[in-house]
Amino acid sequence: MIYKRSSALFVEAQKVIPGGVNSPVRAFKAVGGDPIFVRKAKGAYLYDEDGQQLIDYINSWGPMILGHAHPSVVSAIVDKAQKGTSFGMPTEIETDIAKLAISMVPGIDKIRFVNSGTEACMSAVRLARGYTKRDKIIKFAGCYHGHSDSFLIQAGSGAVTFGAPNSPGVTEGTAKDTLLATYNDLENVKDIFEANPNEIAAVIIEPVAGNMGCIPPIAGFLEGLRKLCDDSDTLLIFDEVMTGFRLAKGGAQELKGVQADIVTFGKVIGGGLPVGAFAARDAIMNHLAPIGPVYQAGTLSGNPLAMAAGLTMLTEINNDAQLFKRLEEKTAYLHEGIQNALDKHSIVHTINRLGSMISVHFAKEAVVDFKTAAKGDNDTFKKFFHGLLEEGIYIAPSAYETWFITDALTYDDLDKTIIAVDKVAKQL
Ligand code: KE4
Repeated sequence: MIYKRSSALFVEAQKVIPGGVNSPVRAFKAVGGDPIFVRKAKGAYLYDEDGQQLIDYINSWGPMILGHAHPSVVSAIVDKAQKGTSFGMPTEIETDIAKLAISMVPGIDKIRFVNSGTEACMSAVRLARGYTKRDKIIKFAGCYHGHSDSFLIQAGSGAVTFGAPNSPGVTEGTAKDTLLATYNDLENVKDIFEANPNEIAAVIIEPVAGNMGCIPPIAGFLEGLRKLCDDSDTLLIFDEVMTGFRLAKGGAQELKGVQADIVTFGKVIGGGLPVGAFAARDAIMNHLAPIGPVYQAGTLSGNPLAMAAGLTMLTEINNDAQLFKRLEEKTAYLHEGIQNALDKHSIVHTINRLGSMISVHFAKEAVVDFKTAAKGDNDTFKKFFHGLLEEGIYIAPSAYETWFITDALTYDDLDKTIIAVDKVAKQL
């Protein structure tokens, strides 16, 4: 593979954008080398600025679950753009996508649209604090809920990739209200509740973690959190920015049969345009301005163009009864192929998978939380990443991320990927 033009563009970008990127995880800091610049994408394939085709396992970190430049999504955006892109006034399409999302997701009566997953999670925490009149929240080490101050305490994703879990700029005052728990450790959460009686506004969690690699909840964990929250009048917030509309129509709530009090969304719900959202039952959502005291706002929230992309995406998903079965089968096929290839070359590894989320960890023991995820061998991961890239396979440039399977992937693409893994494993 050659990266002449990507590297030249990276030099230019770094002159005017910090690190040459608008989001740190894109900068390849965790794997080394220059990031690849994309010229265009279609279906399961990226075409980089050196004219090379790559099979894409990031899919914009989740949104492109049906593949890049999906025809109906593109035409919905084009049609809408010709009627004006933003008014700062209510439009009918916002009601349409709200009704559809509410019909797909269990236990929500109302939804508010924002512009990113960060904004959705930040607003959900403010709403929970306003509703309960309490200050403290519990988050889990390795979970990432966006870059709002309250969350940059042992966050996952890019924040942990840099090994600087607590970001400068987050004040002591803010940090003291964020209590840190261990994922999949119910006893630890119970201890935190006991140490902070009646002080905890919310527990926020990725119901299936995706920002320390993919880490599913162990049996009973989510149910246990639900009970702890009920017993303390604490709200349970499911951050489904990654899992929403990806693990099932109704996301992790449907798949795991556990009902959160507030659910946040991003990625898929925007169909590739900037959309986040948070939703809950009436009793909670009616606390939001303009009908309630909790303030939250946004110039481009509910933007008609983004709503057109999101509504088309959700409609496609809602109407395709076989989508999640196909995604599950393709991911299982890939899982088995990768496992066999790595085993054949005696590469110590463990693979975590749930639905269309999968991650490869070069670790001996099971990866069930941030600590065990951090035991993965990063040097091996770097070689794995670049080896696959050389074979035209683009996976997340960090061991703390998840691969996102898109329905546009064919079994031929999966076979090519498995063959590439075999070739790379031989060199590891
Ligand atoms: P955004 O603000 O990046 O739209 O969403 C933040 C967020 C919230 N919750 C979860 C579970 C998330 O995974 C994310 C964002 N995910 C990362 C990738 N793991 C976004 C990639 C990036 O930071 O560029």
